[in-house]
Amino acid sequence: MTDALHFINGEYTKGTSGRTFDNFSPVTGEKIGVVHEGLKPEVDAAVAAARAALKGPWGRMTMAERTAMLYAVADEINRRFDDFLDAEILDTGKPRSLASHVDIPRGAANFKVFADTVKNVPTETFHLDTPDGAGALNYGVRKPKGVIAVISPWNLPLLLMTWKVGPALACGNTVVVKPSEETPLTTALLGEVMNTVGVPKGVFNVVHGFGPDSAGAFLTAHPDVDGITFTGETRTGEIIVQSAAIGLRHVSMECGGKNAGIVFADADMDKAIEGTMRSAFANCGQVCLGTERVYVERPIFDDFVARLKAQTEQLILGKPDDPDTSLGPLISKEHQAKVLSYMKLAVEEGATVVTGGGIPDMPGDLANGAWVQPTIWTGLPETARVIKEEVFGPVCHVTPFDTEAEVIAMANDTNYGLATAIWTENLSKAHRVAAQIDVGIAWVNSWFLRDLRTAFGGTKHSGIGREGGVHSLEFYTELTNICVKL
Ligand code: NAD
Ligand code: 6OD
Repeated sequence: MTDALHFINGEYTKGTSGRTFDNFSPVTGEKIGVVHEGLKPEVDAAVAAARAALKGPWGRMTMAERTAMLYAVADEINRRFDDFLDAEILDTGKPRSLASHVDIPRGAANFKVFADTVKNVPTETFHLDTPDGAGALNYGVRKPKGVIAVISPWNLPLLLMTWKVGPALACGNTVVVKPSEETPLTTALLGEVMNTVGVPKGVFNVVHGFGPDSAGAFLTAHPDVDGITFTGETRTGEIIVQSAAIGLRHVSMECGGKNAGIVFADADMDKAIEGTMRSAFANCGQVCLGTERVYVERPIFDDFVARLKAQTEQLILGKPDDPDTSLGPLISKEHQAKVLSYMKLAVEEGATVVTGGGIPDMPGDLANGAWVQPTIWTGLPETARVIKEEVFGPVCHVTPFDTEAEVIAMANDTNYGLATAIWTENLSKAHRVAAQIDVGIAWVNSWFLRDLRTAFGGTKHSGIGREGGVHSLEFYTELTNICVKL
């Protein structure tokens, strides 16, 4: 059994609420531990610790000392790589091969990259002419924003939490993290790392719990929180933005997606199939950037669907530690029920099920896990709910198109605006189309290729703001302009 405790002011604690909830394995459905639920007293204690730490040794550190400490955090995560890997796999059930290549290395890298960013990104300087001819010099100074609330999701728990905590700490802030109730373990474990490398008490705090009437809502409503950075569903983001409006607290919102893949007839077919397989099914389809709508130019449509189906039917669902496993389960039985409801809806809306569409037969102790079959549909009208709403599972619908203008219109006909993946060997077309899709990130002949110096975020219902590189500094610091009359 692995229990999750809060981490407040450098100490692990059960808190005072006396409330716990069970953590279940998505692989087998069995209980793997309990999670201590934080309510207002735990959140108050964590925010007070974070506030106090701003004035302690952390606040007095030089940038060189602070960034060296973040390098040490990354090195310690890597030294304890297997502990983080085991914890992430226990919570999520994702294949070890995936978590060891994506989740844990990125969890560590997020600290180093943003330590480098704060050291290397300059602020602006302007010389202003004045009537007396002497002029004035303006220059910007960045200061930490203060106490940052980090609300994170379950799909890439360590990666997406450190994507916020890394830059927040690099900029000199302190944080209170509320990880997803589904995946508390790697966030809790990070407390040990912070203590090992000597990060001062109160700089990194963790309170577990749910959203409404629980740690999430108490944290985002807390008046002593200066900024809220959130990753999760759009409707949760809407609630948090309302909470942040009181006291005009700053928000960074990374929310849902309904991303289009666009495959032109001149694409390298092998690359387009391989990329679409990853973008539709990696992490069992639980990636916000994943492709749930695939548009394929009509001359290659039948061939593309046949090849995608053949490869999908080669995917192996299985235990995280089995080296042959390509796909794990969904995060929970609750999420399984949601994905299955979309599989039913797709049929009701008139879809042709090319492959999948239900629960697979899983042997032995896997029978009670949150498994679903990777699924491909065709034949739905663009107005179908399955084409409009985010499913967040291993599913995609494939639609034929005839012209560039038509596919751009279809790709943009969504409330979301997170990502797209365009497959073509025609360079001009690639640039032309990429610039016309209303998204935060447009990949050409790739997917989830990340350069952490670049802007990341979404348009429309996919979010507010951008993080990554200098954009993270924009959110995690306050910029003061100093104007010196010469
Ligand atoms: P979710 O919105 O259900 O939960 C996210 C976090 O918010 C959890 O920690 C949850 O406890 C907390 N929360 C819920 N209600 C709250 C409230 N009222 N107040 C404060 N906190 C609250 O999302 P999820 O199911 O964990 O994650 C899946 C969703 O996240 C998908 O929609 C996916 O697209 C999105 N996502 C987006 C990105 C991105 O970068 N844009 C990345 C990953 C996931
Ligand atoms: O790679 C990242 O930095 C990032 N934020 C990825 C988001 C993935 C969504 O599930």
